[in-house]
Amino acid sequence: MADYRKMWEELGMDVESHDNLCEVLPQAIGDTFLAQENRPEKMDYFDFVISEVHGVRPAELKKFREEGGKVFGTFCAYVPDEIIFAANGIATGLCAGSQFWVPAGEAVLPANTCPLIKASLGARFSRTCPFFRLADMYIGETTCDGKKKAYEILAEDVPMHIMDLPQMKRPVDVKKWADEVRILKDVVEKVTGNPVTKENLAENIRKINRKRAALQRLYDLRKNPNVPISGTDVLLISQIAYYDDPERFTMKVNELCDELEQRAAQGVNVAKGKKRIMFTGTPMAVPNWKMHSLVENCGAVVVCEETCTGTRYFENQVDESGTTMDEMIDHIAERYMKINCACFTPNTGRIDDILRLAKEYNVDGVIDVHLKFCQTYDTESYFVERKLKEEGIPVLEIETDYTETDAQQLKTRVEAFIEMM
Ligand code: BJ8
Repeated sequence: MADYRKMWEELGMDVESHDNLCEVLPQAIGDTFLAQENRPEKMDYFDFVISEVHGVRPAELKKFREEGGKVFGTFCAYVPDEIIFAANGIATGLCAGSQFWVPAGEAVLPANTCPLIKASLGARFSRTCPFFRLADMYIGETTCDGKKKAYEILAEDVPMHIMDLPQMKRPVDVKKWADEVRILKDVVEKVTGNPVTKENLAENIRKINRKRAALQRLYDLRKNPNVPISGTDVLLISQIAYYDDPERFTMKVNELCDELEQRAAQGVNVAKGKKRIMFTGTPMAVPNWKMHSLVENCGAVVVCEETCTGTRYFENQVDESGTTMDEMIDHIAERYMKINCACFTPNTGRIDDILRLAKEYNVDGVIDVHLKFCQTYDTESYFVERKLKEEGIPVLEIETDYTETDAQQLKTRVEAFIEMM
Protein backbone atom coordinates (compact mmCIF):
# COMPACT_ATOMS: atom_id res chain seq x y z
CA MET A 1 0.00 0.00 0.00
CA ALA A 2 1.20 3.49 -0.77
CA ASP A 3 2.17 5.62 2.22
CA TYR A 4 -0.94 7.10 3.79
CA ARG A 5 0.49 7.44 7.30
CA LYS A 6 0.18 11.19 7.36
CA MET A 7 -3.49 10.99 6.39
CA TRP A 8 -4.19 8.32 9.02
CA GLU A 9 -2.50 10.47 11.68
CA GLU A 10 -4.54 13.48 10.61
CA LEU A 11 -7.66 11.37 10.93
CA GLY A 12 -6.78 10.64 14.54
CA MET A 13 -6.16 6.96 13.93
CA ASP A 14 -4.11 4.66 16.13
CA VAL A 15 -1.50 4.24 13.42
CA GLU A 16 0.65 1.70 15.27
CA SER A 17 -2.22 -0.64 15.89
CA HIS A 18 -3.44 -0.07 12.35
CA ASP A 19 -0.03 -1.23 11.06
CA ASN A 20 -0.80 -4.68 12.45
CA LEU A 21 -3.97 -4.81 10.38
CA CYS A 22 -2.20 -3.60 7.24
CA GLU A 23 0.54 -6.18 7.66
CA VAL A 24 -1.76 -9.15 7.09
CA LEU A 25 -3.75 -7.68 4.21
CA PRO A 26 -1.32 -8.23 1.28
CA GLN A 27 -0.95 -11.91 2.17
CA ALA A 28 -4.72 -12.34 2.49
CA ILE A 29 -5.32 -10.66 -0.87
CA GLY A 30 -2.58 -12.75 -2.48
CA ASP A 31 -3.92 -16.03 -1.12
CA THR A 32 -7.60 -15.29 -1.73
CA PHE A 33 -7.61 -13.49 -5.06
CA LEU A 34 -4.30 -13.32 -6.86
CA ALA A 35 -3.59 -17.04 -6.44
CA GLN A 36 -6.64 -17.91 -8.56
CA GLU A 37 -5.84 -19.08 -12.08
CA ASN A 38 -6.93 -17.40 -15.30
CA ARG A 39 -8.66 -14.38 -13.78
CA PRO A 40 -10.28 -11.67 -15.89
CA GLU A 41 -7.82 -8.86 -16.62
CA LYS A 42 -10.36 -6.23 -15.67
CA MET A 43 -10.25 -7.45 -12.08
CA ASP A 44 -7.10 -5.33 -11.83
CA TYR A 45 -9.18 -2.28 -10.82
CA PHE A 46 -10.89 -4.13 -7.98
CA ASP A 47 -7.57 -5.68 -6.89
CA PHE A 48 -6.12 -2.19 -6.73
CA VAL A 49 -9.07 -0.79 -4.74
CA ILE A 50 -8.88 -3.59 -2.18
CA SER A 51 -5.09 -3.48 -1.89
CA GLU A 52 -5.40 0.26 -1.13
CA VAL A 53 -8.62 -0.12 0.84
CA HIS A 54 -7.59 2.22 3.65
CA GLY A 55 -5.83 4.62 1.32
CA VAL A 56 -7.24 5.49 -2.05
CA ARG A 57 -10.96 5.96 -1.31
CA PRO A 58 -10.39 7.48 2.16
CA ALA A 59 -8.06 10.02 0.52
CA GLU A 60 -10.86 10.98 -1.86
CA LEU A 61 -13.32 11.28 1.02
CA LYS A 62 -10.87 13.37 3.02
CA LYS A 63 -10.40 15.77 0.12
CA PHE A 64 -14.17 15.95 -0.37
CA ARG A 65 -14.60 16.92 3.28
CA GLU A 66 -11.83 19.51 3.09
CA GLU A 67 -13.79 21.11 0.28
CA GLY A 68 -16.87 21.27 2.51
CA GLY A 69 -18.52 17.94 1.59
CA LYS A 70 -20.19 15.65 4.13
CA VAL A 71 -19.77 11.90 4.36
CA PHE A 72 -22.49 9.57 5.69
CA GLY A 73 -21.57 6.11 6.96
CA THR A 74 -24.21 3.40 6.52
CA PHE A 75 -24.64 -0.12 7.88
CA CYS A 76 -27.49 -1.58 5.91
CA ALA A 77 -28.79 -2.20 2.40
CA TYR A 78 -32.04 -0.41 3.31
CA VAL A 79 -30.44 3.04 3.57
CA PRO A 80 -31.22 4.83 0.27
CA ASP A 81 -27.98 6.21 -1.15
CA GLU A 82 -30.02 8.24 -3.67
CA ILE A 83 -31.05 10.73 -0.99
CA ILE A 84 -27.52 11.23 0.32
CA PHE A 85 -25.96 11.74 -3.11
CA ALA A 86 -28.84 14.04 -4.11
CA ALA A 87 -27.81 16.37 -1.27
CA ASN A 88 -24.26 16.33 -2.69
CA GLY A 89 -23.17 14.13 0.18
CA ILE A 90 -21.32 10.82 -0.13
CA ALA A 91 -22.62 7.54 1.31
CA THR A 92 -20.11 4.91 2.33
CA GLY A 93 -20.68 1.48 3.84
CA LEU A 94 -19.27 0.93 7.31
CA CYS A 95 -19.82 -2.77 7.92
CA ALA A 96 -16.76 -4.46 9.31
CA GLY A 97 -15.75 -7.98 8.40
CA SER A 98 -12.46 -8.56 10.23
CA GLN A 99 -11.75 -10.43 13.45
CA PHE A 100 -9.11 -7.76 14.09
CA TRP A 101 -11.84 -5.39 15.34
CA VAL A 102 -13.84 -7.89 17.38
CA PRO A 103 -11.96 -7.59 20.74
CA ALA A 104 -12.45 -3.80 20.82
CA GLY A 105 -16.14 -4.40 20.15
CA GLU A 106 -16.32 -6.96 22.93
CA ALA A 107 -14.99 -4.33 25.32
CA VAL A 108 -18.35 -2.54 25.06
CA LEU A 109 -20.76 -5.27 23.89
CA PRO A 110 -21.83 -8.67 25.20
CA ALA A 111 -19.56 -11.41 23.85
CA ASN A 112 -22.58 -13.21 22.41
CA THR A 113 -23.22 -10.44 19.89
CA CYS A 114 -22.83 -11.10 16.16
CA PRO A 115 -19.26 -10.47 14.90
CA LEU A 116 -20.43 -7.92 12.33
CA ILE A 117 -21.73 -5.67 15.09
CA LYS A 118 -18.75 -6.26 17.37
CA ALA A 119 -16.32 -5.51 14.56
CA SER A 120 -18.23 -2.35 13.60
CA LEU A 121 -18.01 -0.89 17.09
CA GLY A 122 -14.46 -2.16 17.44
CA ALA A 123 -13.45 -0.39 14.22
CA ARG A 124 -14.83 2.87 15.59
CA PHE A 125 -13.48 2.66 19.11
CA SER A 126 -10.04 1.26 18.24
CA ARG A 127 -9.58 4.11 15.73
CA THR A 128 -8.17 1.69 13.15
CA CYS A 129 -10.49 2.22 10.19
CA PRO A 130 -10.34 5.47 8.18
CA PHE A 131 -13.95 5.11 6.95
CA PHE A 132 -15.22 5.11 10.53
CA ARG A 133 -13.14 8.26 11.14
CA LEU A 134 -14.23 10.03 7.98
CA ALA A 135 -17.99 9.79 8.29
CA ASP A 136 -19.52 13.03 9.60
CA MET A 137 -22.66 11.17 10.53
CA TYR A 138 -23.62 7.50 10.76
CA ILE A 139 -27.02 6.38 9.49
CA GLY A 140 -28.30 3.40 11.48
CA GLU A 141 -31.56 1.52 11.17
CA THR A 142 -33.87 -0.53 13.35
CA THR A 143 -33.21 -3.93 11.83
CA CYS A 144 -31.97 -6.49 14.36
CA ASP A 145 -31.91 -5.87 18.11
CA GLY A 146 -28.13 -6.20 18.24
CA LYS A 147 -27.61 -3.33 15.82
CA LYS A 148 -30.29 -1.15 17.39
CA LYS A 149 -28.75 -1.29 20.84
CA ALA A 150 -25.19 -1.01 19.54
CA TYR A 151 -26.14 2.24 17.79
CA GLU A 152 -26.98 3.74 21.19
CA ILE A 153 -23.40 3.10 22.27
CA LEU A 154 -22.00 4.51 19.02
CA ALA A 155 -24.18 7.60 19.44
CA GLU A 156 -22.13 8.58 22.48
CA ASP A 157 -19.13 8.98 20.21
CA VAL A 158 -20.43 10.09 16.82
CA PRO A 159 -23.52 11.86 15.44
CA MET A 160 -26.09 9.22 14.49
CA HIS A 161 -29.39 9.26 12.71
CA ILE A 162 -31.54 6.14 13.05
CA MET A 163 -34.10 5.19 10.42
CA ASP A 164 -37.05 3.34 11.90
CA LEU A 165 -37.43 0.38 9.57
CA PRO A 166 -40.86 -1.27 9.76
CA GLN A 167 -40.74 -5.01 10.46
CA MET A 168 -43.73 -5.97 8.30
CA LYS A 169 -44.55 -5.34 4.65
CA ARG A 170 -48.14 -4.16 4.66
CA PRO A 171 -49.04 -1.08 2.57
CA VAL A 172 -49.05 0.95 5.81
CA ASP A 173 -45.42 -0.12 6.42
CA VAL A 174 -44.29 0.96 2.96
CA LYS A 175 -45.92 4.32 3.63
CA LYS A 176 -44.14 4.56 6.96
CA TRP A 177 -40.81 3.81 5.30
CA ALA A 178 -41.47 6.59 2.79
CA ASP A 179 -41.93 8.93 5.76
CA GLU A 180 -38.59 7.74 7.16
CA VAL A 181 -36.97 8.49 3.78
CA ARG A 182 -38.47 12.00 3.99
CA ILE A 183 -36.97 12.45 7.45
CA LEU A 184 -33.60 11.25 6.12
CA LYS A 185 -33.87 13.85 3.37
CA ASP A 186 -34.40 16.59 5.97
CA VAL A 187 -31.46 15.34 8.03
CA VAL A 188 -28.99 15.18 5.13
CA GLU A 189 -30.14 18.56 3.88
CA LYS A 190 -29.40 20.01 7.29
CA VAL A 191 -26.02 18.34 7.67
CA THR A 192 -24.83 19.13 4.14
CA GLY A 193 -26.49 22.54 3.89
CA ASN A 194 -27.67 21.52 0.41
CA PRO A 195 -31.30 21.15 -0.67
CA VAL A 196 -32.43 17.94 -2.35
CA THR A 197 -34.13 19.21 -5.48
CA LYS A 198 -36.38 17.24 -7.81
CA GLU A 199 -33.70 17.48 -10.49
CA ASN A 200 -30.81 16.16 -8.45
CA LEU A 201 -32.93 13.43 -6.89
CA ALA A 202 -34.11 12.25 -10.33
CA GLU A 203 -30.50 12.29 -11.53
CA ASN A 204 -29.29 10.25 -8.55
CA ILE A 205 -32.13 7.76 -8.86
CA ARG A 206 -30.91 7.12 -12.40
CA LYS A 207 -27.29 6.99 -11.26
CA ILE A 208 -27.87 4.36 -8.58
CA ASN A 209 -30.17 2.41 -10.92
CA ARG A 210 -27.31 2.25 -13.42
CA LYS A 211 -25.07 0.86 -10.71
CA ARG A 212 -27.64 -1.83 -9.88
CA ALA A 213 -28.04 -2.62 -13.58
CA ALA A 214 -24.27 -3.15 -13.91
CA LEU A 215 -24.30 -5.56 -10.98
CA GLN A 216 -27.31 -7.38 -12.44
CA ARG A 217 -25.39 -7.69 -15.72
CA LEU A 218 -22.44 -9.19 -13.85
CA TYR A 219 -24.68 -11.66 -12.04
CA ASP A 220 -26.53 -12.60 -15.24
CA LEU A 221 -23.21 -13.74 -16.69
CA ARG A 222 -22.95 -16.26 -13.85
CA LYS A 223 -26.20 -17.89 -14.91
CA ASN A 224 -24.60 -19.30 -18.07
CA PRO A 225 -23.24 -22.84 -18.31
CA ASN A 226 -19.88 -21.14 -18.99
CA VAL A 227 -19.19 -19.14 -15.84
CA PRO A 228 -16.48 -16.60 -16.72
CA ILE A 229 -15.63 -15.39 -13.20
CA SER A 230 -15.18 -16.93 -9.77
CA GLY A 231 -17.59 -16.29 -6.91
CA THR A 232 -14.68 -15.05 -4.81
CA ASP A 233 -14.00 -12.28 -7.32
CA VAL A 234 -17.68 -11.32 -7.52
CA LEU A 235 -17.89 -11.13 -3.73
CA LEU A 236 -15.03 -8.63 -3.75
CA ILE A 237 -16.89 -6.50 -6.30
CA SER A 238 -20.09 -6.62 -4.21
CA GLN A 239 -18.15 -5.47 -1.16
CA ILE A 240 -16.48 -2.62 -3.03
CA ALA A 241 -19.94 -1.53 -4.28
CA TYR A 242 -20.66 -0.24 -0.79
CA TYR A 243 -17.87 2.29 -0.67
CA ASP A 244 -16.55 3.14 -4.13
CA ASP A 245 -17.64 6.17 -6.14
CA PRO A 246 -20.88 4.94 -7.78
CA GLU A 247 -20.21 6.25 -11.29
CA ARG A 248 -16.65 4.97 -11.49
CA PHE A 249 -17.75 1.66 -10.00
CA THR A 250 -20.53 1.27 -12.58
CA MET A 251 -18.10 1.99 -15.40
CA LYS A 252 -15.56 -0.53 -14.08
CA VAL A 253 -18.17 -3.26 -13.60
CA ASN A 254 -19.43 -2.72 -17.16
CA GLU A 255 -15.87 -2.87 -18.52
CA LEU A 256 -15.38 -6.13 -16.66
CA CYS A 257 -18.68 -7.46 -18.06
CA ASP A 258 -17.53 -6.66 -21.62
CA GLU A 259 -14.50 -8.85 -20.99
CA LEU A 260 -16.57 -11.56 -19.32
CA GLU A 261 -18.92 -11.77 -22.29
CA GLN A 262 -15.92 -12.40 -24.53
CA ARG A 263 -14.51 -14.97 -22.12
CA ALA A 264 -17.81 -16.83 -21.98
CA ALA A 265 -18.02 -16.79 -25.79
CA GLN A 266 -14.46 -18.14 -26.00
CA GLY A 267 -15.45 -21.00 -23.73
CA VAL A 268 -13.70 -19.87 -20.55
CA ASN A 269 -15.53 -21.63 -17.76
CA VAL A 270 -14.36 -21.55 -14.15
CA ALA A 271 -17.24 -23.93 -13.33
CA LYS A 272 -16.13 -26.68 -15.69
CA GLY A 273 -16.77 -30.02 -14.03
CA LYS A 274 -17.60 -28.29 -10.76
CA LYS A 275 -20.70 -28.09 -8.59
CA ARG A 276 -22.53 -24.76 -8.69
CA ILE A 277 -23.21 -23.32 -5.23
CA MET A 278 -25.42 -20.50 -4.04
CA PHE A 279 -24.98 -18.80 -0.68
CA THR A 280 -27.89 -17.43 1.25
CA GLY A 281 -27.78 -15.67 4.60
CA THR A 282 -26.00 -12.83 6.36
CA PRO A 283 -23.83 -10.29 4.52
CA MET A 284 -20.08 -10.78 4.13
CA ALA A 285 -18.41 -7.46 4.86
CA VAL A 286 -14.82 -6.65 3.79
CA PRO A 287 -12.53 -8.53 4.36
CA ASN A 288 -14.70 -11.54 5.15
CA TRP A 289 -13.89 -13.86 2.25
CA LYS A 290 -13.81 -16.97 4.39
CA MET A 291 -16.68 -19.03 2.98
CA HIS A 292 -16.19 -18.21 -0.70
CA SER A 293 -12.53 -19.00 -0.49
CA LEU A 294 -13.20 -22.23 1.35
CA VAL A 295 -15.92 -23.47 -1.01
CA GLU A 296 -13.98 -22.61 -4.16
CA ASN A 297 -10.81 -24.17 -2.78
CA CYS A 298 -12.84 -27.33 -2.16
CA GLY A 299 -13.44 -27.56 -5.92
CA ALA A 300 -16.93 -26.02 -6.28
CA VAL A 301 -17.84 -22.64 -7.74
CA VAL A 302 -20.09 -20.00 -6.17
CA VAL A 303 -22.54 -18.70 -8.79
CA CYS A 304 -24.90 -16.58 -6.68
CA GLU A 305 -25.28 -14.92 -3.27
CA GLU A 306 -28.74 -14.25 -1.86
CA THR A 307 -27.25 -11.85 0.68
CA CYS A 308 -26.83 -8.10 1.16
CA THR A 309 -23.41 -8.48 -0.45
CA GLY A 310 -25.23 -10.06 -3.37
CA THR A 311 -28.68 -9.98 -4.94
CA ARG A 312 -30.43 -8.17 -2.08
CA TYR A 313 -28.21 -5.16 -2.79
CA PHE A 314 -29.05 -4.67 -6.47
CA GLU A 315 -32.23 -6.51 -7.47
CA ASN A 316 -35.21 -4.26 -8.28
CA GLN A 317 -34.83 -0.73 -9.59
CA VAL A 318 -36.35 2.51 -8.36
CA ASP A 319 -39.22 3.44 -10.70
CA GLU A 320 -37.93 6.45 -12.64
CA SER A 321 -41.34 7.78 -13.67
CA GLY A 322 -41.80 10.03 -10.63
CA THR A 323 -42.03 13.74 -11.42
CA THR A 324 -42.80 15.23 -8.00
CA MET A 325 -40.63 14.94 -4.91
CA ASP A 326 -43.35 12.91 -3.19
CA GLU A 327 -43.62 10.43 -6.06
CA MET A 328 -39.87 9.99 -6.23
CA ILE A 329 -39.62 9.33 -2.51
CA ASP A 330 -42.52 6.89 -2.65
CA HIS A 331 -40.79 5.03 -5.47
CA ILE A 332 -37.55 4.91 -3.50
CA ALA A 333 -39.40 3.52 -0.47
CA GLU A 334 -41.18 0.91 -2.60
CA ARG A 335 -37.90 -0.33 -4.09
CA TYR A 336 -36.10 -0.64 -0.77
CA MET A 337 -39.04 -2.38 0.88
CA LYS A 338 -38.63 -5.16 -1.69
CA ILE A 339 -35.40 -6.21 0.05
CA ASN A 340 -36.14 -9.37 1.99
CA CYS A 341 -34.20 -9.22 5.26
CA ALA A 342 -34.82 -11.75 8.01
CA CYS A 343 -35.68 -8.93 10.41
CA PHE A 344 -39.14 -8.82 8.72
CA THR A 345 -42.07 -10.96 9.76
CA PRO A 346 -43.23 -12.85 7.89
CA ASN A 347 -40.42 -12.94 5.36
CA THR A 348 -41.74 -15.42 2.82
CA GLY A 349 -40.44 -13.23 -0.01
CA ARG A 350 -36.92 -14.34 0.84
CA ILE A 351 -37.84 -18.02 0.54
CA ASP A 352 -39.44 -17.29 -2.85
CA ASP A 353 -36.26 -15.44 -3.89
CA ILE A 354 -34.03 -18.34 -2.86
CA LEU A 355 -36.07 -20.84 -4.88
CA ARG A 356 -36.21 -18.50 -7.87
CA LEU A 357 -32.47 -17.79 -7.78
CA ALA A 358 -31.60 -21.47 -7.34
CA LYS A 359 -33.37 -22.11 -10.65
CA GLU A 360 -32.10 -19.00 -12.47
CA TYR A 361 -28.49 -19.76 -11.58
CA ASN A 362 -28.96 -23.49 -12.08
CA VAL A 363 -27.40 -24.34 -8.71
CA ASP A 364 -26.51 -27.82 -7.51
CA GLY A 365 -26.77 -26.89 -3.84
CA VAL A 366 -27.31 -24.04 -1.40
CA ILE A 367 -25.20 -23.12 1.60
CA ASP A 368 -27.24 -21.26 4.17
CA VAL A 369 -24.57 -19.34 6.09
CA HIS A 370 -25.15 -16.99 8.96
CA LEU A 371 -22.96 -15.27 11.46
CA LYS A 372 -22.86 -16.55 15.02
CA PHE A 373 -25.47 -15.00 17.32
CA CYS A 374 -27.58 -13.72 14.42
CA GLN A 375 -30.97 -14.83 15.68
CA THR A 376 -33.11 -13.70 12.78
CA TYR A 377 -31.21 -15.53 10.03
CA ASP A 378 -30.57 -18.52 12.28
CA THR A 379 -34.28 -18.88 13.01
CA GLU A 380 -35.28 -18.31 9.40
CA SER A 381 -33.03 -21.24 8.42
CA TYR A 382 -35.92 -23.44 9.54
CA PHE A 383 -37.99 -22.33 6.55
CA VAL A 384 -35.05 -22.01 4.16
CA GLU A 385 -34.01 -25.60 4.68
CA ARG A 386 -37.50 -27.05 4.74
CA LYS A 387 -38.43 -25.40 1.45
CA LEU A 388 -35.19 -26.31 -0.29
CA LYS A 389 -35.54 -29.92 0.82
CA GLU A 390 -39.13 -30.00 -0.43
CA GLU A 391 -37.83 -28.83 -3.80
CA GLY A 392 -35.11 -31.48 -3.80
CA ILE A 393 -32.27 -28.93 -3.64
CA PRO A 394 -29.39 -30.01 -1.37
CA VAL A 395 -28.79 -27.54 1.47
CA LEU A 396 -26.10 -27.17 4.12
CA GLU A 397 -26.51 -24.87 7.10
CA ILE A 398 -23.39 -23.22 8.48
CA GLU A 399 -22.96 -20.89 11.42
CA THR A 400 -19.60 -19.20 11.62
CA ASP A 401 -17.72 -16.10 12.68
CA TYR A 402 -14.63 -14.19 11.60
CA THR A 403 -12.09 -16.48 13.27
CA GLU A 404 -10.29 -19.34 11.56
CA THR A 405 -10.83 -21.74 14.47
CA ASP A 406 -13.56 -23.67 12.64
CA ALA A 407 -11.78 -23.72 9.26
CA GLN A 408 -10.85 -27.40 9.33
CA GLN A 409 -14.26 -28.51 10.53
CA LEU A 410 -15.99 -26.37 7.87
CA LYS A 411 -13.74 -27.76 5.18
CA THR A 412 -14.71 -31.31 6.11
CA ARG A 413 -18.41 -30.44 6.07
CA VAL A 414 -18.25 -28.54 2.77
CA GLU A 415 -16.25 -31.33 1.10
CA ALA A 416 -18.80 -33.89 2.25
CA PHE A 417 -21.63 -31.67 0.98
CA ILE A 418 -20.05 -31.27 -2.46
CA GLU A 419 -19.33 -34.98 -2.59
CA MET A 420 -22.91 -36.00 -1.93
CA MET A 421 -24.46 -33.60 -4.51
S1 BJ8 B 1 -30.92 -5.73 5.19
S2 BJ8 B 1 -29.09 -8.50 6.43
S3 BJ8 B 1 -27.57 -5.31 5.85
S4 BJ8 B 1 -29.89 -5.80 8.57
S5 BJ8 B 1 -25.76 -10.55 10.85
S6 BJ8 B 1 -26.06 -7.31 12.26
S7 BJ8 B 1 -28.99 -9.06 11.11
S8 BJ8 B 1 -27.22 -10.08 14.06
S9 BJ8 B 1 -26.60 -7.47 8.80
FE1 BJ8 B 1 -28.21 -6.78 7.54
FE2 BJ8 B 1 -29.57 -4.74 6.61
FE3 BJ8 B 1 -30.74 -7.08 6.96
FE4 BJ8 B 1 -29.01 -6.76 5.01
FE5 BJ8 B 1 -27.94 -8.27 12.94
FE6 BJ8 B 1 -27.70 -10.67 11.93
FE7 BJ8 B 1 -25.56 -9.40 12.73
FE8 BJ8 B 1 -26.89 -8.57 10.58
